[in-house]
Amino acid sequence: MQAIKFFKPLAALALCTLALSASGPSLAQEASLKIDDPWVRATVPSQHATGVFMRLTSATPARLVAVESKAAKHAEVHEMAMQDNVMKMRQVSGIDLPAGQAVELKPGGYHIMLLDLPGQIKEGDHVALTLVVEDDKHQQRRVPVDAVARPLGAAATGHGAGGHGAAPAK
Ligand SMILES: [Cu+2]
Repeated sequence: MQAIKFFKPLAALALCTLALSASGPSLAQEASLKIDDPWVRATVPSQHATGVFMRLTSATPARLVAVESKAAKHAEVHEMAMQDNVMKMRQVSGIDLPAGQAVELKPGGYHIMLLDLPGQIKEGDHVALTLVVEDDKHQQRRVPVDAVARPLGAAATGHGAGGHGAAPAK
């Protein structure tokens, strides 16, 4: 079964890249991003956006520059911060991942925002994401993540309290 996959153009391309990088020092860095505890906040039916959280530790200096997901129309990297005594969230161009330092994506801070959700995300659902991570030489690589949905109230700060992730009050 594996052999068949290699004939797909994409797999062939991946093999090529791998072969190229094997000659340089970058091969050891391929698996250098550690992802701990990825989770997504479950939604109510009328809710069209939610946050994804995790802890990222890169062995080498890197930067999370984009996120992709088929689970939503748009995925953005966001930051939540106090501004004039009000918690506000905004899109950021990326999140720096200093070497060996754990960076938390958590409610009330950095997070990944899924926008225009086609349907409800229920507790226990799995949401597949791809992190686009850039190293200090601007080489990008894609790292798949599987985030499990936790209940709405999980570690509740930030989203839900306001901003575009909030569900309309009933
Ligand atoms: Cu957000």
